[in-house]
Amino acid sequence: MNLKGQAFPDGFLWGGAVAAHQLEGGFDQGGKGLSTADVMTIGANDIPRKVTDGIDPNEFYPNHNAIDFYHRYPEDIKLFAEMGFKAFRTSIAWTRIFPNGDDEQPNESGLKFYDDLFDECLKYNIQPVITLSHFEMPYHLVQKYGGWRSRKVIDFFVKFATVVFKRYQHKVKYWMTFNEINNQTDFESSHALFTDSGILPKSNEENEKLMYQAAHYELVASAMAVKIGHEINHDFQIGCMIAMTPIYPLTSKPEDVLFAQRAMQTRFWFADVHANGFYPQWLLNHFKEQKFNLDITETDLRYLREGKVDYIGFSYYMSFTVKDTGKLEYNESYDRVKNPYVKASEWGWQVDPVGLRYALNWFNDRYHLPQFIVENGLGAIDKKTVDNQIHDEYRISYMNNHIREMKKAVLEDGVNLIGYTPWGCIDLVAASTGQMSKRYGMIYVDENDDGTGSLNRYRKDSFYWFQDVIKHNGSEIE
Ligand code: P53
Repeated sequence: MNLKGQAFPDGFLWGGAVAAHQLEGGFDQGGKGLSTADVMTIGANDIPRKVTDGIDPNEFYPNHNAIDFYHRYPEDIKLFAEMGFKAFRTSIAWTRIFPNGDDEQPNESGLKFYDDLFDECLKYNIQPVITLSHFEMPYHLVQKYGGWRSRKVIDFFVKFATVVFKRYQHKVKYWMTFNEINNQTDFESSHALFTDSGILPKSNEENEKLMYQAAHYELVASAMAVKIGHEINHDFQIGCMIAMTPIYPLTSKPEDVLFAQRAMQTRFWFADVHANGFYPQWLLNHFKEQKFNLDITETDLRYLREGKVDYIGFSYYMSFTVKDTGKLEYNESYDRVKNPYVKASEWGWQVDPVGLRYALNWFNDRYHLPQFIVENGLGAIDKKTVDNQIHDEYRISYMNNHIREMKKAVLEDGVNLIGYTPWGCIDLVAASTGQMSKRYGMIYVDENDDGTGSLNRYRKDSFYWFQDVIKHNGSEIE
């Protein structure tokens, strides 16, 4: 098929994506409470961020002020409008609405902030696309209940979801419950359990079991929220959010292929529960074999069946590769190998545009649901010239290659794709490292890793390039 000259379907949601804690700043303003993101220090490529017990005045916390979107959002949204955005994905900071998480009443000034923010988007016909929980939760819930290890947190989350669904029902149509809920598959890594679930494992605890229990509570909370959301407004589209990293076998050796299949099952069963409304049998067998004795009730299972998601939201950055390890259990922290056919980014992420087409088809075959690419992009070091230009042709090339594969999936393979919101459309604090220097944006923010800088915004070359892509509804991509 000749791709050039063919546009994406009418109404395709071109836009950009961010998360509250990575750009807002204002961490203690408007009555906001402390979140898990507020107790994470800065790290670097090979230096993990520290999680401190409350705030240590001797540490630097990059999310506290981030890029000050809290005060500058009118200027930033104006730039998004100039680029032609139809959608803007952000999250609601739970702690702006319920500063402690278990408060009786929501915080009005937090609610007001998002009213104003969404109005500002709607002024330019930009649809807000909202994640309820994006890598943060009230720190008080971590201290008092141990985060998502506690069933009680389901009620707090559902209350939060209900309040914001009601409040913004005429402003927001597209929602997602938990950001990259499946990142905790890598439960041995330093922060996956903390960022996804607010859990700091104790030394004698079994991380795998903790992960499955927390994920179960989150899936139940998500299903309850989906059900309530639909009751509040029938038009709501409520999706899940999955970190999609296809996992390939290193060779065609049957054992490699079987192991890659199990790795995919292990990383994506979360989407099975969200979309199908029940657990896959292989996983129930695994729980039994491991004697996990998880707290899963009949009522929970009923909620899962009644709260299936409307669409698959997912992020796509890279693919993984595995080879036979002699056992069938996939351990994400140890079992990945290098793919000889793809190159990695400066942060070691294996860049693979073709994998995006594969992923879109894989999800389509498995769930037959609409899909929404809610993150994609290249974290890179940008240089600003003396005359304030940023020539980020590597980012343009990354995006162009991914959009091309996305276009094939939509136009040739018939995948039902709602939209594409590349990550960090404006430079922001990286989730894994806390760095500003790992930049994704099409808008440059003059800020260094230590928080210094003018915070001025500059259009990168990719800004003009993406503006053109949107203007022609993708028809120029070939
Ligand atoms: P940063 C790991 C693997 C794939 C996506 O990541 C991930 C992560 C966790 O870092 O996170 C998503 O900023 C996430 C965003 C995050 C973005 O990808 O570490 O949803 O919050 O910023 C990019 O380079």
